[in-house]
Amino acid sequence: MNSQLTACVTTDHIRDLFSSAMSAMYQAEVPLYGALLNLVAEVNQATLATQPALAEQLKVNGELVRLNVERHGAIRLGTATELGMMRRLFAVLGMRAVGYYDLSVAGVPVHSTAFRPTNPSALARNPFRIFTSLLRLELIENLNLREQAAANLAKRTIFTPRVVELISDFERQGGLTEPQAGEFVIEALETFRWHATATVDLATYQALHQAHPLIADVVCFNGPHINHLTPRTLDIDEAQLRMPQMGMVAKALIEGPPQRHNPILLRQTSFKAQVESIVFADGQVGAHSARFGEIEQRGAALTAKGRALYDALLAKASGTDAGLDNRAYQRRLAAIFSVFPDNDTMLRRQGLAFFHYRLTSGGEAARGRYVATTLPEKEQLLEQGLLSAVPLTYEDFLPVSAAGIFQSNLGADKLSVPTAKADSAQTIPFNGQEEPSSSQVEFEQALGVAVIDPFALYAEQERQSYAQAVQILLKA
Ligand code: OOG
Ligand code: NI
Repeated sequence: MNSQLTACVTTDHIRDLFSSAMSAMYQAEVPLYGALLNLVAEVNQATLATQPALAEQLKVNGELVRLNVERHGAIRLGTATELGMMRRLFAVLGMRAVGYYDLSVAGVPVHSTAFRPTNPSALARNPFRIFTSLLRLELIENLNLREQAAANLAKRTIFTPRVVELISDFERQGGLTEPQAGEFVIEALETFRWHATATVDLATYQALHQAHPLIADVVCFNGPHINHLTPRTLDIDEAQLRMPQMGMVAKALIEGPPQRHNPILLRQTSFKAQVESIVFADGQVGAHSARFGEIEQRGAALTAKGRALYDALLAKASGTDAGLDNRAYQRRLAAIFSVFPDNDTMLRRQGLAFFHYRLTSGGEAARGRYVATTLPEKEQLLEQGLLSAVPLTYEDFLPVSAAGIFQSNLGADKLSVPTAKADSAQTIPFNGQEEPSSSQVEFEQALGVAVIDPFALYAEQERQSYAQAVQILLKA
């Protein structure tokens, strides 16, 4: 047996170490994030106490244990080379690129993917996700500025030499040993650290900021500082209400679907980015804001059919939010979404959401009772109480929500500048059966691999859970 291999720790373990080191670093850098963690922990405890059905669902889905470590973050990269290397770095953490999000359609000059674990046991251990955006310099209209930005990005190295070596070790050995993993976490964290000094002079920063604040954020610093970390709350409306009491300037409206009895997809809100003092390359002192806090509430993963309905209803609601507070907006949204079944059985029968199937205790007792020809249909097994179906949790992101989060942290007035090319004017980012757009092809070239289709992941998880349950009912 290969002693090198047996000494390797799992990528789940390294991801766990990394996500808690990242969280500790961000708490030290942005104390309000620590306050947000406390707020969410309190709200979650209260919610679990008052909603036993939710507590039970989280328990059977194995999500109760992961709740305290569950968070996502975001970074913005400048070049194709950086994205390619970042893909290799995240592989060490057992995270792969899932989904493609074109945010240029919403006036944000980036396209993105989410690095995350993909298999159920890895998700159960720690579902750490990083929403990773690549700047699209071609959307800067001023040619001089575009060249200046490209030249500045070409000069920087955002990975330490040691982390690059360790990534190569990982690839060669098929894993890292415990000491290597510890070193990897320390070295990898360097890439995500905040820089209080800029690599350009104040005038250049201002010109880039004028073109788009996001361009300045990516181009003027020596690394893609982590710009937020997001704990998962079980009651986002309550958490949103309590944010101002903790001194946070909360975003006015919660992004995503409305409040429902049976949550779907993802609802998010944030507190505004803080203004931070920066020393520029010419010695001048100025300010930059990038780092914020965010919370999210996750619900059922929708099928392509469910997602199409969600997108259509959201489009109906768009533009109707002017001047509304969150409560009024939620009422309006809920009215528009009243045609979206708020009941797990209907979601399942209409093929709108993905489910995890398990045998009930009655099902366990019926072990080996059937042969293939006598096995009842899925609906019958459910009706007879032999089988149960629980919605799969959505593990991904939403492009319209992401654009809203970007905008609330950048100043909405600055966002009309770059617009998308015609070919990327799609509303659904996940291409499923469709041909990928040319911008997605470019993104994947930079990444070095094709992104994984999230719908395929949920569908496979559903299929496997059912096959496994039914297998037990069949005579061996
Ligand atoms: C990412 C904004 C999007 C989310 O959760 O959808 C986001 C960024 O600001 O870099 O965080
Ligand atoms: Ni986020």
